[in-house]
Amino acid sequence: MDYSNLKAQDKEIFSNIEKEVKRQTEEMELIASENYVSKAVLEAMATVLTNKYSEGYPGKRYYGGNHVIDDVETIAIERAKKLFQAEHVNVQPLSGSPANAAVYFAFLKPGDKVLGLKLDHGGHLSHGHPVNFSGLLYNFVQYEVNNETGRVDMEMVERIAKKEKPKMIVAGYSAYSREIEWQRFKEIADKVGAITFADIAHTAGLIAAGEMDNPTPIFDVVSTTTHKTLRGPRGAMIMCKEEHAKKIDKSVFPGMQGGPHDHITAAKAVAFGEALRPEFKIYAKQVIKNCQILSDELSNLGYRIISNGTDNHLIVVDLNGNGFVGKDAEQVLERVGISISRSTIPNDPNPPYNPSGIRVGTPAVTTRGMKEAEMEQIAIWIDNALKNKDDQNKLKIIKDEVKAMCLDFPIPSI
Ligand code: DSN
Repeated sequence: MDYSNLKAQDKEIFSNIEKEVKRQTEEMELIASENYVSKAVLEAMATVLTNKYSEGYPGKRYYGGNHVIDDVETIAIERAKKLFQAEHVNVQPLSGSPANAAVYFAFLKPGDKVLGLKLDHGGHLSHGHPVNFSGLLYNFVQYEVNNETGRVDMEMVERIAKKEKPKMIVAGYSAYSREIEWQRFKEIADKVGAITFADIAHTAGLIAAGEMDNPTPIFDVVSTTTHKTLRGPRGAMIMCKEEHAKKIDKSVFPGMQGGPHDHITAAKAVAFGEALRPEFKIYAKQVIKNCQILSDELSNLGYRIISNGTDNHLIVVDLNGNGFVGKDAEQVLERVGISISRSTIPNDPNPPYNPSGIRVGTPAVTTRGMKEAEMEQIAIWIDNALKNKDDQNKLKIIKDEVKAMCLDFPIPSI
């Protein structure tokens, strides 16, 4: 990118951007929800489309001068429909939680009952946590993963659904490494007359590539962020059956939001275009392969992986048996240039701010081109760093090695 104007005008911000470019270039990104966008996506975000107001939808705006924006938004919608076999798509949601808020707002009244996965079992804050708007406004009841298998307990889902008769059932998670039984959820929901809502923010790219099962043809409504595995700009979208289209659109605007971020809509369209290409399928396949190698290697090194493995881009590692808690592990790994996020484990005895586990993901390192051999090495570094947390010399050696590998695999957009 050409930053010459920014550099000349605002040295304070420019120097921080330069520092972040250096950090991203030299350090290893294993946060499961992060990725690197392409140059084309970055360029689309940095355009004059940000200057426009376009409340409304293509062909029906509340401001003049929107014929170009109409075309951009329509392209984004059509590409998303093709990617996910969606009947209707709204590409305006600003991010994941606002998208979920719009979904609830479309189908529920405050106080209505909703069934979602517990946060410490892999769910998301916006799936009914008591401190979040979702838990404050709606009456969430929650299902869990099975203690033995670490997989969603579908018997429990059915039992609770029959007892509680929720108006909506939510599936799709933030810290869950297995395929989701979308069809089974739908069958349970149909038995109790519930709306089915899938939040595929984490796995959207893998689903778009055909590497994981797609709930869009089955569920009433599906939300996703457009960053993460889908490798687009920060933002979100909602997909639904045609019969719910009006409800969803009304809920996003004027229900929840004002003007859409048109430069981001353009970048979403570019990212969807990339995801439709055959290379993206190869990328998604490698993301999963890399994660499975990382999981196997960490398991061989004595770490307990929740559900004993992964079908997607992430693993949750229980550090209880290794004498660590998540926050400390996160901090030690940051000292060697490896970013991961602390994570709760199912039935976590520790609080969310300092939970028992870490969540590790492969979307970003795979975008850099790393493969199986690099995953084996990363597992060794994680283990060595944790075991030598107080040995500054050893940590420094690992940091230098991590940096050397990162420099061998440049980020495509930098
Ligand atoms: N913050 C995202 C994640 O890390 O999963 C979800 O909101």
